[in-house]
Amino acid sequence: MSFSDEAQSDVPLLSEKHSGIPDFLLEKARKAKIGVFETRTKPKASRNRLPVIPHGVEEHVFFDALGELGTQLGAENVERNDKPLKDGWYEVDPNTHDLMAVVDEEELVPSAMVYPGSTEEVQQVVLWANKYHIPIFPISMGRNLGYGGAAPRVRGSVLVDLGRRMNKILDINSQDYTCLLEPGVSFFALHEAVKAKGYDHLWIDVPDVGGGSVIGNTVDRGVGYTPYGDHWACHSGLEVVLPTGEVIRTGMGALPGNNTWQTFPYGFGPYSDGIFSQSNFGIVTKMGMTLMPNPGGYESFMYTFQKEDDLDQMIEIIRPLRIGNILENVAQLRHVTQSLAVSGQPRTKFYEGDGTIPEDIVHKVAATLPAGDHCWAYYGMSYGPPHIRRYKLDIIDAEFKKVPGARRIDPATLPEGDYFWARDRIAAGIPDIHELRWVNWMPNGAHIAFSPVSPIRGADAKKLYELAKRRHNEFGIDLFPAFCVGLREMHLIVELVYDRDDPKRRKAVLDCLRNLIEDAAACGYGEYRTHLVLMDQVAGTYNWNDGALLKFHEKLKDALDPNGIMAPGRCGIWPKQYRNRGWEMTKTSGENTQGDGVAPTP
Ligand code: EUG
Repeated sequence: MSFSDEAQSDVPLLSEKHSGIPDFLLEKARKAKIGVFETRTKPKASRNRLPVIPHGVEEHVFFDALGELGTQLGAENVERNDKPLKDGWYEVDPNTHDLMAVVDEEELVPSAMVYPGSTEEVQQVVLWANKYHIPIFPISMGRNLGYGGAAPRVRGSVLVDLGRRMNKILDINSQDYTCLLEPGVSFFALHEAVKAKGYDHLWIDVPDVGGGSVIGNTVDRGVGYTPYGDHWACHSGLEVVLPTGEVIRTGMGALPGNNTWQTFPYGFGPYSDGIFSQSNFGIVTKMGMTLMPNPGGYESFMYTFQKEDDLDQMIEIIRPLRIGNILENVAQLRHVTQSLAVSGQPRTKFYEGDGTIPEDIVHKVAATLPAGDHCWAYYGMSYGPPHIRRYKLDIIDAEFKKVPGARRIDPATLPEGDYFWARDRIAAGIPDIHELRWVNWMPNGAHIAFSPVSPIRGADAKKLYELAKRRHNEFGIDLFPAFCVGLREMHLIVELVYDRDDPKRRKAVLDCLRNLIEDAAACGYGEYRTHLVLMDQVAGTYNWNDGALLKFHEKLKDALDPNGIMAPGRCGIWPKQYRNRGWEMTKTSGENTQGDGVAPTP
């Protein structure tokens, strides 16, 4: 195996780069990287569709406009996307395309990347975009992997990479348990800063992999695994640059001299924060986030369940415990195929055939894992001092063991590097990267998620699981479901893993997803979040009363963004200049992401 330059370069540290890894994860990241490059056969990138120019703008006008922006931001902060597309990997991630491309990687590419250094410079970029009618697409750090990464929805948009120069932690308030952040602050960075200040009484909440932006994850309504796992619910206060260039501060931030921006999220009057999450109505340049008090102790636990059919009973047991806060965190209930994949071994290690990996092989291998064979594994955490934990853990044990064959796995029997300990750290607000391992299930491994929401009910879990299984079998895709249990609902996360260098497998995954979304909607289920190429379809399923909600979003879009420059198409919201021109991606779009041009603004 000959390694590329990328494979040989070291992993960037947080001390060197805003998107880098903390020291304590360096060895783990080095190992993860070896896994990625060992399973990579994709050739080093070339380019065959240059130059990339925004729709409706003449080439020379565009290049002159970029030159003009360079005089404002500094020429070094305006970069054309005209070099070979390099995939890198999670820790050296591209802002030139979707690292997890599910359509031709040249489809979702920006024409240029720009790096504003302040809210004022973001305003300048927005005013510039309005002057030339150039679509822009903001990212915080671009690690929304599985949902589009850094890629823009409209090919040729100018990517506004906020994180590279706007990555300050503006405040950590150790008395109010809050912080105020810029878009380039990762969960890694926030964790390290809290630690460096010696604030042992403060915890943060982290998602499965900690390299993403806190703002980016929160405005996309991402999830973590402490009791503060609903990130959007835990934020307080935004600063937003509107599509016409004005800046607003939401909630108490609108009151000059306030000291409550990060403690009271609502302020006075309409609560406007909602329209800046999963939208294209503004660029969030600052966000407040609440921090959790150190609960004074914690203890992870793991239970395994033997039969596929146990799902129904398990979920019925989980619901009252979760709503009653005996189960305190966003826990994961994961399927056995994932237990195999998260070992980091490629699928070919276990099975060389086509189609989904046979269940008897899965169980034979699972029997060799430290936790033993199972069909489902529940990872949870109990918080507080020992006597408080004991009270809750005893109830959980009695309830879970009502399922025949349920086993509590003694953590003392699990080796140091076991996935269990990564879940343990994550549920204690310590970021990790262990989760990256299952991406190596396939060569050139990429992933894209099907993420429907359901109540915490056995019947719903079963219906969604069976629906997913049926379609995965039809398309020959191994099934990796995980139920993430919120307070009154579950996000079922099904990650479809594929070889991104194999057009046939990309198509199978995309076709499978389109069917999954359709099947789920027919049963009344909708996704909580989705990939760029699926946004039109998912938005289209939220169509009660003749699509009244989408019409409302379009009305807001037209009022807030008359020139239609801000992230056109994001979350299924198209500016009027793009409507009725075939931009929406549907079951028949194939690899094409583009419609028939853009109407001039009157
Ligand atoms: C995961 C979790 C998510 C998501 C995508 C991936 C993790 C998979 C809870 O939200 O949206 C193991």
